Amino acid sequence: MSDCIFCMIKEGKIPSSTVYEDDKILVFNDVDPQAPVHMLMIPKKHISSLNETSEEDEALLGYMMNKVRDVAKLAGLDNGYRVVINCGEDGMQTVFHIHVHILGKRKMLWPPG
Ligand code: DGP
Repeated sequence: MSDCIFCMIKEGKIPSSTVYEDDKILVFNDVDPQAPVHMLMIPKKHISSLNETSEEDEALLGYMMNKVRDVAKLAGLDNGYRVVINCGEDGMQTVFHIHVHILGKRKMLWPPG
C-alpha cells in the first residue's frame, strides 16, 4: 500500500528503529512511546485491521502472537508486559496497517483508558 506509513517503514522509506525483523514481520520502536519500552509488531503483508483478516491470515496471526514472547525477551521485559491491538474508531486505531503494541518496563493500569 503506497500511502501506508507502516508499509513505508517496512520498505525503509521512513526511518524507524528496528528491534526485530524476519521474512514475515517487522518490530520497531513506537515514535510516541507510552511506556519505557513500547514496540510495534507489524506483518509485512498489508492487512488494515483486525476487521480485515481472513482465514488465509490465521497462520501469520498465530506466528505474530508466538513471536511476541521472543521479542519481549529481546527487549528485556522479564517482569511482564502488555500486548494491545487497537481496532477501528472506538478502539482508537490511528494507523490502518494491523500492529501489535508491546509495552513494558512499567506497571500497567487496568482498566485501560
Ligand atoms: P494505533 O493507535 O494503535 O493505530 O497506534 C499507532 C501507533 O503508531 C502510535 O502509537 C504511534 C505510532 N506511529 C505512528 N506513526 C509512526 C511512525 O512514523 N514511526 C513510528 N515508529 N511509529 C509511528
